[in-house]
Amino acid sequence: MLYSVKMRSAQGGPHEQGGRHISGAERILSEEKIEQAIVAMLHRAQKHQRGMADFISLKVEAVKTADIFYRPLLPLSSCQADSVMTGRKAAVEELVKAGVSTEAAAAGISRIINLRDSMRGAMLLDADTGLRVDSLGERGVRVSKMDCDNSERYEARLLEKGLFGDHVREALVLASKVVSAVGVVAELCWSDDPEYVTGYVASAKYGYKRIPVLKEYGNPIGGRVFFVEQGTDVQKLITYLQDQVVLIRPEDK
Ligand code: WAQ
Ligand code: MG
Repeated sequence: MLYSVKMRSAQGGPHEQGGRHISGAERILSEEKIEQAIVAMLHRAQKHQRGMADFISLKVEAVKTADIFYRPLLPLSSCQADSVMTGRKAAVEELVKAGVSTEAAAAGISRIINLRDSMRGAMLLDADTGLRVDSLGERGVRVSKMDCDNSERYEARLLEKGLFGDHVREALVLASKVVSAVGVVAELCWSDDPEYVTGYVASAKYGYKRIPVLKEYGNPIGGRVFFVEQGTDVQKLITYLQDQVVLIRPEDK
């Protein structure tokens, strides 16, 4: 039996009462790994770069094997960029390559830059017009119920590329789920952790493109934008992103 384990933490009360989002995490694990994961999540929430949480929610739910979707791990590669400006330029180029309009790509970047504070979830934007298509306001769409299929194998794959740590580990799984959704053209992301400036653009066509710098060091604003094809059933998409259990599998070499 597998379990979905989720954590979200906030400062100034629960998210739904206006608390400021501090951190979150989602895993799918077998029973014997739950305890360790919960302790790790708790520690993360308690001492986070973004500040001290005074609300921490941990949720454990059984997952029915029949409900699991398996999706491929996106191939990973990196862009060149040595400044915020060149990084954002690279992001626009990658988004346009993936099928997002220049206007929408620019809108995605400025939407993240102009956030008053980081959101818990992502904004869904129309890939042509750049207009927001979800109505979830400052909460956004929180992608959940995903993990890699085999942690040891996954981490070994990342290590082969010289990559390790929670940020990339979680982001690559999340992006692999997001771009597997019907209607998603591409994703843009950078972290809200002040010390983590690397971000990415992901698409089913071109995979996960790391961009070394997308914001200034010390900046606590980050975010995610999912660019959505026109005519997409947005409610169905949100349900897939939030509720569909997805395990990500590296493709055999
Ligand atoms: N679903 C939707 N949006 C989310 C989720 C989620 N599960 N988790 C985070 N976000 C949004 C939310 O607005 C956060 O403020 C923002 O994304 C950034 O989240 O080296 O660490 O967890 O290749 O801070 C990317 C680069 C790291 C990794 C991204 O994001 C690499 C990162 P963070
Ligand atoms: Mg963060």
